[in-house]
Amino acid sequence: MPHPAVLPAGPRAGSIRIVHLGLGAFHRAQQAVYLEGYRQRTGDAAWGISSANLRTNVDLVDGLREAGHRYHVAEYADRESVTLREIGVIEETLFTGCDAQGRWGRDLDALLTRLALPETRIVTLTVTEKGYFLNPSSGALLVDDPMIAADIATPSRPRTAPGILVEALARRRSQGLAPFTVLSCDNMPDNGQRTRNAMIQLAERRDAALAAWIAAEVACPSSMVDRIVPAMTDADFVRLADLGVEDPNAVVGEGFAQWVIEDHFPQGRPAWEADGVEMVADVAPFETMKLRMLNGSHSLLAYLGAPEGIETVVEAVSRDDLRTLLRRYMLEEAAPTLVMPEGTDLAAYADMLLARFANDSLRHRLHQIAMDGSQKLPQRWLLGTLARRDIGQETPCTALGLAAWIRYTAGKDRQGRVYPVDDPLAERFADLHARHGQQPDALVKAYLAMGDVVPPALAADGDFTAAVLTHYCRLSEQGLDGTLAALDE
Ligand code: NAI
Ligand code: CS2
Repeated sequence: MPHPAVLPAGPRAGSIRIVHLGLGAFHRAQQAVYLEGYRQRTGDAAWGISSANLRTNVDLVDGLREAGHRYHVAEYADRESVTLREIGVIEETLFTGCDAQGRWGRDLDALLTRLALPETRIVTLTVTEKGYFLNPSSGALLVDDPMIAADIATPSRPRTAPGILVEALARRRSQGLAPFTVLSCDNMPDNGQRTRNAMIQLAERRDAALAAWIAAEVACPSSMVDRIVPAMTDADFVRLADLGVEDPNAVVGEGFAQWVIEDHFPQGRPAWEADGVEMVADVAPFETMKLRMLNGSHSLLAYLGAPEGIETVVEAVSRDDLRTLLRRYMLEEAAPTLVMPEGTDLAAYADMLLARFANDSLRHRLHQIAMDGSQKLPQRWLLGTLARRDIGQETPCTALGLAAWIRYTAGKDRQGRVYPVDDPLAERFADLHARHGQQPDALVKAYLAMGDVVPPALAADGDFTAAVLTHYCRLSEQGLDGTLAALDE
């Protein structure tokens, strides 16, 4: 393959108006790429980004500093066509997490100072679903979580994203500054409203007037973000080296990208729309569509495939039976729950998703997607399932998915190989499997009784519970092939 032209980074420096929390793969390959496009097109360097990690990835923070905050993004439409970009819009990187010696907050003062500067207009977030510290089902702030408890006890030295936002907003308020706009870019429904709720609930613990000010003054538009950006593998770095790029901070993603944002930015924003960002009045239909169709399909593949030793999304969708299952899930269980603007073609969307999943330039590991199921499943499957069950419809694919999730969280695949279950509720899962592992009936009921994950009305649905149990037993006894073959029995 010929080496692609590297699209160079745009003009350097300029003032930083955006602060990002959660400098991971996605931020580097999506938000920063859109902003780079804006900068290249307009020459407007005023919307630079300061990007912080609050918990992990200190190496990336320091690596980017060493590299002068320039890195590469390789976008693979397919194996043959790659677009390589050099990105320069992240102008500062900070780390406020815990170091190897157990000390918190290395760059916390710098981050809080940055957040309280008049020129900071927007704060964006990709801190994963669990980074909001909300009960996944009810949306209530987890006030007993040790990290949130620490932020309540010592609000001026915050460790969590909600804690940092509230402290920064308190500083702005006391200085008479307008608040920044908060834009969540995590895969959650109503992600703006949820971020707002997290901030208000936390602020109420320290100062009712501050909470009221946040409620009245802080804009939290919702957004739908989409681009498949798997965690980097050694093979990705080798491929980049073949393209002439030796960059430890580089990231690889698919060619496709979509960003739909509610247009509510009282402090201003870049004119993103000229670079393909869709600015809309109501993002909810797009967000629900993407969560239920794309992410719901991903989770189905992850929990069914990983315990069978299937490693990646592309490997999973190369199987006819799994492709058929995904199409059925999307068209018969997810699409009917969506209320879309006129003209939206959900069958075409499903076809496009299947084509994207089949992109064999990406090594998107099923175990990565399987992470944090307790935080993801309500919006991906359970709310839609509840809506279907409320009108008496069958939901065999999601019942199967839940059975597969329960099985996945046992932490052992069909060959007896042990793998880590990465989830804030992992200890609870291990306890349930230890107690009920030999009694599938009790195990399934105990999982469905987790009211912070599963809506109680679904747990109370006897037919649905029975379906989950049937699939769970089949998966244990017959494995994936037999279970899929027997889906309608
Ligand atoms: P990543 O693993 O590269 O980065 C995760 C980021 O979240 C890191 O910056 C990490 O420090 C931070 N984080 C994790 N737990 C945290 C916590 N409890 N508090 C504060 N920060 C925390 O993951 P990636 O790919 O950047 O994805 C991050 C999020 O972006 C996803 O969870 C999802 O909500 C969203 N997203 C990702 C897409 C992707 O394809 N990678 C696509 C669409 C959305
Ligand atoms: C995936 C998503 O990790 C996961 O759970 O479903 O990150 C997915 O790749 C993105 O949302 C695609 O936009």
